[in-house]
Amino acid sequence: MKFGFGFYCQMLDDDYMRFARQCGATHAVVHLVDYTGGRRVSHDDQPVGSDEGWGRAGLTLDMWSYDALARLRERFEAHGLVFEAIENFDPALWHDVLLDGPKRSEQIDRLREIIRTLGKVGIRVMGYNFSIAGVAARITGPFARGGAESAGMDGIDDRPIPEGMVWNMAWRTPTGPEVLTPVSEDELWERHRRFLEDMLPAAEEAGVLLAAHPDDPPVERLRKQPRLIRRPGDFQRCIDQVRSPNNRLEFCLGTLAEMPDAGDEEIYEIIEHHAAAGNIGYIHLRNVVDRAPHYREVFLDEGVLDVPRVLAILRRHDYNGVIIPDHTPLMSCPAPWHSGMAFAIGYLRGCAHVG
Ligand SMILES: [Mn+2]
Repeated sequence: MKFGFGFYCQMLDDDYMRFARQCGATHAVVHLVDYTGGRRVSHDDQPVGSDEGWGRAGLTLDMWSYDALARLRERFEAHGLVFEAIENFDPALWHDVLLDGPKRSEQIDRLREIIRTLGKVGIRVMGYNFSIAGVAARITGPFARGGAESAGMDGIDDRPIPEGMVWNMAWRTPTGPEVLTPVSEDELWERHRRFLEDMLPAAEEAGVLLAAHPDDPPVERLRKQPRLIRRPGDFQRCIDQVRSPNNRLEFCLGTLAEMPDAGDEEIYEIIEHHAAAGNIGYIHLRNVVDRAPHYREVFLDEGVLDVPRVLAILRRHDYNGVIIPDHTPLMSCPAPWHSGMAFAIGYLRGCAHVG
């Protein structure tokens, strides 16, 4: 089994790469979004930071260029890590694809160019989250074993999204009180189908998999907007949108386990089905208790998912993609994030040959 690390922007340095390899990770999944354009927003939806602070550590939208990605790949390789995937397009690059806005076709051209670049660099998967509201309504607290701090959710965020924002990011400073008009669920699926139809030929040619992350949290509406993949059957609906070997899932098992109408046994049937069908681009593995909109994230060995059973299913179907812990509880010590990740990867590697 291949286990990897998710690298956020501030982690793209030698120390983190060394640490990942020391934990036993062999692959890297990189989030470029955090510094290449979109800005996180505060609780009142105002962009955080000044324009000068937009690009972190001098890194800019050029991070999507061949030279920048090839350099990053070499750096990973120097540490014994394979640059497997990039996770999420920047809202600045594709807001009008999500919103069906006036720049849609020029943004699709840019996304195709990015996919071709990934192919040339040799990055196997592009993960994306076709979501207008993105991740929202998260809370944090001492929810995991021993009071370890982790994420959760307590009810739906129903505030409308200001113009200038998609996900929890601003792609331009909001100019007035206008908010995004709510769209129907069918309309969102239609936009996703058009996205796949436009992108998959380029992905096939480039040898890059497009992998869809489910909506986290998986609820019917968030911030008045519909959610795409929010029920167990929606993973298959996503695959059926456009048939292509490059149309895959960024299979987030934490989100699957949070789905309000996923039966306890059904979770394993869904995993088995998509593993057997070869629908998976790569896997996010984390554990939770309870269901959206009132779930809590916990350590891999204390939630509703039976992780050794999940790994046994994947092994039985010769799953050859990468598995990463998308996030873990923070542990009480001088390096809370590192120890959480070390525990997660160590646990996964220990389970990999059991069952
Ligand atoms: Mn995930």
